[in-house]
Amino acid sequence: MLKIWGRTNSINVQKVLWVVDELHIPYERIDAGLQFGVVNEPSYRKMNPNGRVPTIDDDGFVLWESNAIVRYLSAKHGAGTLWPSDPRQRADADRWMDWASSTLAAPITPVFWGLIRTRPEKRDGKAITEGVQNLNAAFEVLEQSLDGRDFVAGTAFTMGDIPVGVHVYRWSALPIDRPGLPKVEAYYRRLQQRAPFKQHVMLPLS
Ligand SMILES: N[C@@H](CCC(=O)N[C@@H](CS)C(=O)NCC(=O)O)C(=O)O
Repeated sequence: MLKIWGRTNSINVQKVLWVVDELHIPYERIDAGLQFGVVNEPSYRKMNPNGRVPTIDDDGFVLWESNAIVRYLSAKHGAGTLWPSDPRQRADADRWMDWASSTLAAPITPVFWGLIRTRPEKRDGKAITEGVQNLNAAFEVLEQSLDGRDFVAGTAFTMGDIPVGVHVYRWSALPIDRPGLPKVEAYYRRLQQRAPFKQHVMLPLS
């Protein structure tokens, strides 16, 4: 059975839990990271020398990097759905996965860590403010791109929505000022119609 290492409050682990439930793949999850440790054990480092989560073991095939895992499981179990058959539509979905990592992950990190995992007196206000500005600017790009599209790569839900969707939830749940972005808000409501998104992603921030 597919094994997944990672704590459930990790944004990158949430991508993997979301994709496995979209594709109805049976799995076993092992808590790892932060308070659970495990990631520095030699046996874990042998699988994932970065000492980060998530890592999967699919019948002897070990893989780390959450977006690579989402792509692999989508290709294996979701050909024609999460993994679009048309190369152009697949590239479109793929592009949004890279965009989430290159453009959303960097600014959300100081905001999330500052506001959720740091005591008020220890917060770096400047880093939080800059992060919020950059994050809001990035979401303006998503707003424009969702014009005429229900999901990031078109009319259907694909693997591209997973890395973007986990950030949409965090951005919406963080106690920050956000511009009104009606298309992003409608997209967020569309994602909430998916049970795995509600179950694995829409958790209290911790
Ligand atoms: N690019 C990697 C990032 C992995 C990563 O930084 N994971 C974080 C959790 S979101 C982590 O392992 N933090 C340390 C820990 O939990 O011990 C991926 O997408 O898988």
